[in-house]
Amino acid sequence: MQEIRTQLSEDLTAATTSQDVEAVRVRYLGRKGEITLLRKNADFSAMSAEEKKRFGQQFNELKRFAEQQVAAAQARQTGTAPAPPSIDMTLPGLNNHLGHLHPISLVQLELEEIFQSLGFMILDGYHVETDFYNFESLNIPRDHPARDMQDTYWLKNGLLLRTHTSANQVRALEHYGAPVRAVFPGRCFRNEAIDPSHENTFYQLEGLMVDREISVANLIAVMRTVLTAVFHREVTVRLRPGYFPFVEPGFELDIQCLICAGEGCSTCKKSGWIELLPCGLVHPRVLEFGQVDPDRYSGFAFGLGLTRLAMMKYNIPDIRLLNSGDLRFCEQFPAAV
Ligand code: FA5
Repeated sequence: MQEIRTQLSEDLTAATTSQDVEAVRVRYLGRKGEITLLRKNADFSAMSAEEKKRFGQQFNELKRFAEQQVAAAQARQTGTAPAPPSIDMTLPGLNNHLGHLHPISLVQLELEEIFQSLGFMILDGYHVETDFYNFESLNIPRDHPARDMQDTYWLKNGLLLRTHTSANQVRALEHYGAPVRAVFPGRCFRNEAIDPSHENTFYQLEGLMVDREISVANLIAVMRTVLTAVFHREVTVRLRPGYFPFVEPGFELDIQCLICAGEGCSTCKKSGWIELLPCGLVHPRVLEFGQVDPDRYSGFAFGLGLTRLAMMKYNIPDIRLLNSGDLRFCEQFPAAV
């Protein structure tokens, strides 16, 4: 039946006059036409009930198809129907290129998997945030100079585009309480002067772990485990003091340069270290804002620059390439979906 269907379509395509179409109709649907004979010659006595049913269905479908095709071809020849489009939109594409994930998504998914294996939840947050969750609950009151570090896009209704994924910290504490382990990957927005390492839209991955007796030792252990998994080799980390109102103590975490193994090269500007992420122990005020008792619980938090990590992992020299939508760039990361 499939062969008849294909042959019929070909014959109708080749038919250029209404006489041709009529000849095709007779060849397939006439009294001695191929389709008509198909039924007449069928040996129903040799078929099971199930086979008879299937034959009947397929035959009816074929006949209906043939009648419709012939009618359409006739209409075309007599000028009562438009010519079919020369492209058959129902055919599968010739090029089965499915595309692939963006380098930031690749790094994000890899990190999510690693954190999940350590018992962290993956949570989403809001791009449009309130002053409370983005600043106030993070111990950054209205008149605090720390607000100047993050040039903020304010909306007319008093909300803002979140400047960092830290805005999820108190939301998670309120919702889940303690103990809690979660990471929050996502987009952040700042009114930046754009240059090779600064965009106004970039990705961070925030981490939060709150439990009994969480210390800097836990922070270092988790960061080393994660970074070793990301870079597929043992990494050495160090902490330097850093200031963020929502952690105490606060740190900048550096990794020993993977290019020169700490000897000093142009990538690490001869220092042997690469600045990777800010982190620290969650400030007691933040725990209080999240309804968690700071006398019973402590925790650590970190804010990984996902965009910068992708740049380092894939050797991308200019951050602007990532949001450019330029296929010549995107197609260099062919990990399949
Ligand atoms: C913060 O945003 C803090 N919320 C991080 C934090 C979380 C500290 C938890 C302590 C505890 P900072 O502004 O430094 O910090 O940004 C963190 C990372 O985001 C930077 O290291 C950088 O990798 C990335 N980042 C910041 N601004 C930009 C930008 N304009 N373009 C690309 N990446 C950026």
